Order: sequence, then structure tokens, then C-alpha cells
Amino acid sequence: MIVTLIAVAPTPVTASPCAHCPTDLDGDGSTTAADLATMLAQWGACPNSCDADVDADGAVGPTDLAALLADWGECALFDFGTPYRDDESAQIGYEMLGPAGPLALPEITYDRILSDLDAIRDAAPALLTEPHTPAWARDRLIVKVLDGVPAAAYECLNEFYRVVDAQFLFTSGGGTWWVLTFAGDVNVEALGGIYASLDEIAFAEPDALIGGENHYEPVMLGGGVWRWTIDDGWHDCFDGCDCHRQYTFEVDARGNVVLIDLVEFGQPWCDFGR
Ligand SMILES: [Ca+2]
Ligand SMILES: [Ca+2]
Repeated sequence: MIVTLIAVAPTPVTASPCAHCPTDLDGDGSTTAADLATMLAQWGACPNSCDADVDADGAVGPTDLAALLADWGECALFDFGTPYRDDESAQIGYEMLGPAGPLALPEITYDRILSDLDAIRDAAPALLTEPHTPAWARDRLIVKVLDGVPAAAYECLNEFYRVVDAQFLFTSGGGTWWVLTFAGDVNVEALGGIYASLDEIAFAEPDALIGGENHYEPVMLGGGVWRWTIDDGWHDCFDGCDCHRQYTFEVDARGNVVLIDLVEFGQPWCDFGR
């Protein structure tokens, strides 16, 4: 049997330095006359690859020009929106989104958390002084950038997600560890996944806060009902609290609260009568 190898023309690829702003051909953060000049210089068929073939159809043509003109000016960056006023509700909301969730916390979800917390604390005033302890910072990621791997895509994400501070941690295992701080709140679990998908990134996780005491976890049950599992912990909470009082509430869309369960557990020295 004879196997014939057929040479296949390489698929045209756009070599834009920044995938979120493909018409910024020279990567200076704006789409301007310089990028237009590059595009006109590449006008026509480009069977291999050329930067100005923005739509990757194998030619630089009117559709690419239209895209360039539509992008004219500074490249759009991620919009963090207006920060939510209630810190605790925002934190619970962002933690609720999860790694596969959206990057931004929908306002309707934030509003619901805010009103449910009010209703729950009306029903259980002991929780007034037991706020949710954040699992992680809403504006930070810890990343490990591999040495010797081109990091253009990483730089591009940092620009798009508006990194305002990159704090060096240490080097280890062929890479450099950084704490990135973003210009606003974001679902850092999902954003970590976006960073981790890059070749040059070996690790990207939220900046976890150690020593959580109280944990509020809402789940949507459907029909407008939310179930809240609330763990009120105390005594030696640095490595997991010794003592726990765990509530389960269901709250309907009108703010009616039902206590489903209340369990207390922990070490013999816990003062459950407190
Ligand atoms: Ca440019
Ligand atoms: Ca094209």
C-alpha cells in the first residue's frame, strides 16, 4: 500500500499581539493610521498568514477593513462596572458564581443576596454579628509564569483585564510566581481558568484568605427559592474552627424565611449555650 503525503497549505492565522483587539496590528494599544497602513500594505490574498487578515479568511479585504474602522481608537478593555456597595453581599455573590460562571456578578443576584441576608438576620438575629468571611480576594490572582515560554498572550490578558499591580513572590520549578491585582472585582475563579489556559501559565488561582470563620453558601433551588447553608464557626479558626453552628434556611422570592435545620458540632470545649 502506498501512502501519499499531500502538502496542505497552512491555515491562515492572525498574528495579532492581542486577541481582544485584533486590528491593533502593531500592538500599541490603539487602532490607528499606522495599523491601517499595515493593512493596506498587505491588501489581497495571503495564503499563508498575515496580521491584517483579521477574519482569517485567507485574504486581506473589505471585511478586514470594516473591522479595523469599527475598532478605530483605543482598544476596548474589560469593563468591571460599578463596584457593589455592600461588601459582604458582593463577596458571597462572586464566590457563588464558580469556575464555570460569568466573570461579572449580575445585579439581580447581588440584590437577591442583599435582601435574603436581611431577611435571614431578622429571623436569626445571632447572625447579625457573624458576617461571611471571604474565601479569597475579589481582585487578585496568583499566577505562575513559565520561564522561557513567550508570554505575549499573558501580557495581553494583563492589559485587557487591567492589572494595576503585579507583585513578585518567588521563582520556583521553572517559573515565576506573581500576585496580580486587577482594577476591579471579578469572578477570579473563572478568570483563573482563562489565565491557566495559556501555554506560558502553569498555575492561576484566587488569592485565598486563610482563617475563615463563617461561611455563607446560597444555592438556587428553582421557583424563586434559595437554600442558604450558613456555618457560624468559632474558637481557633485559623485552621478550621473548633466549633460550628450550622443553619439551613430556605428563602422564597418574597423574603419568607424558613429554618430547615440547625446543627451544632465540634470539640468538647465548645460553649453551645453561648
Ligand atoms: Ca496600533
Ligand atoms: Ca480577511
